[in-house]
Amino acid sequence: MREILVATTNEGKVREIRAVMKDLPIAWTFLADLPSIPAPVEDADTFEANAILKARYYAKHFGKIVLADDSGLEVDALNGAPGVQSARYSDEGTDAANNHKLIAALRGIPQASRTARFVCCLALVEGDDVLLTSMGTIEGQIIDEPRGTNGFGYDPHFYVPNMGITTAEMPPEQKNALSHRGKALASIKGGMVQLWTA
Ligand code: ITT
Repeated sequence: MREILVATTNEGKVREIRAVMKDLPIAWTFLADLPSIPAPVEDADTFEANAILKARYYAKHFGKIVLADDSGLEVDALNGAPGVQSARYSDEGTDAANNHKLIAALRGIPQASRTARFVCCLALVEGDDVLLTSMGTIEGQIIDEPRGTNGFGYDPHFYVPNMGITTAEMPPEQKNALSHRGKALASIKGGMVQLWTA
């Protein structure tokens, strides 16, 4: 059976990727199953380039086919910030500190102008070769008061107007059906089936 290493240290991503990919005939390995190595410096300025950079780094080190995810939040009133810096937006880099900084940055901005989107780029890499990439987005608005306890990161502040709930209030299956990562995963899953069964 083909083996793929999912190269993320983010537990929230691991849960979502596992849930969507579980029915594929692939032996999934996660970084937590392997000896830990320093994380790569994610210094590219697009999500796609960072996903490829991350995947290549772990593919070379472990000699496995790697799936990597680079994702984040783009807030229109902040000119797209935190963007590719989403994980490291605050000095501490914790979810709580990142959310605190985000809400402070939006102080005084009316709700209608707090439009934002989550973006997810995935890259499947073997050695140096990029086998597949995919991207997904979900549109929403940033709200001051956190709502919900599911998900991770900025989810409690990411309100999806047409659902009337935040992504942290969505059950995991619903978030995976609608989210940036769910869409990117569905697309790359289709690509893998084509690549390996054609
Ligand atoms: P890896 O690089 O190990 O995968 P990371 O958390 O550092 O983990 P990123 O560099 O891609 O990953 O940063 C993504 C950040 O964007 C993440 O830490 C969250 O703060 C935010 N984010 C991404 N997807 C999210 C989601 O579905 N819900 C909430 N926040 C999300």
